[in-house]
Amino acid sequence: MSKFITVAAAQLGPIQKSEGREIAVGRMIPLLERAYHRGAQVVVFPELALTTSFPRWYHEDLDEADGWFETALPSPATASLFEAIHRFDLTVYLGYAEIAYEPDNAGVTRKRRFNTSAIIAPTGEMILKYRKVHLPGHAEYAPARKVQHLEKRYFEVGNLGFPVVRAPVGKDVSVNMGMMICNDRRWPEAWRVLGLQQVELVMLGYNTPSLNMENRGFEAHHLRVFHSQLSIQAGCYQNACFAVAVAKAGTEDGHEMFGHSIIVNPQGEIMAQATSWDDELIVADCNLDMCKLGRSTIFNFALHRRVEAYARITNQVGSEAPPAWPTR
Ligand code: ING
Repeated sequence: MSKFITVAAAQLGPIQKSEGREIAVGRMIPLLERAYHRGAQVVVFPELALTTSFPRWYHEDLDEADGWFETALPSPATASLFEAIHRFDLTVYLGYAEIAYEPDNAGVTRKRRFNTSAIIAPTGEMILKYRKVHLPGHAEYAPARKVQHLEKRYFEVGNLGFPVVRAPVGKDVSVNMGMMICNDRRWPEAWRVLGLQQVELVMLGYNTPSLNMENRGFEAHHLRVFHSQLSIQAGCYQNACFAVAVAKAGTEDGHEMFGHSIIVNPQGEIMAQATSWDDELIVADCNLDMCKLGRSTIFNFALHRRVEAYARITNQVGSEAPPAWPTR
């Protein structure tokens, strides 16, 4: 019997710096209701879905940025969102900035900041939490940049790995679900760690500027979307999984981010794509049995992977220049 689930990408348009969580939540609940009426069991929101994409703003004192973070979920500002998740019987991926007081590697309990996503069950319980591993940008103010991208300032590297869990979705189907956040999608290692746990559904949110902010080389504008979709389609194909990739889009305080949220199948095909850069819901019916083909043939990891040849992937961080030929 085929295992079908219906998934929805709940793309969000811009959230301005001056707009509080109640504005975002007020726009997210109608998307949940529409997903319910469209028969979805799973809904994916963007990265940092409750606030503006604040790593573009510099705060000298980190504590001044605390207002962008959640110290608890649910909270008074997000209670109505959790009520809607329960009312519409949905499993929801939510991206948010997290403050947690917990021991660090030295065993010292302190205030820690992460770029986090959580999968929330219809009961409001947290099924799984993930903290962004690949933090792009920089930690100090960079005057040469057109726009700051201070994720390395505001967040620690995620310390939860790339977990996958099997959880029930809807009435009689369970799904192997895992998460990423934004820049993670550009790193094949992230996809492979999830694939090695037989992930069937990768949920990821992103906030991606529509123009290259690095100002250090030409990148044709249309390639921004191409690179995003290429990464997601390749990840799905090479790990025989579905992905729901969801943008925060549009112009926030003059800074434009692209939309183009997509739902991709294990063949790497785009099943659905958003066509606006605003609040938009796209939905697709996913036959989880499609994961079996890749996992049992071309990407049968047990049969075909040769880990003895891959040592550089985990032993080496940066790239190294090769030896020159002819060797003397
Ligand atoms: N944003 C961007 C992303 O990875 C970026 C940063 C854009 C990096 C383009 C490299 C190229 O989509 C986040 N939030 O990671």
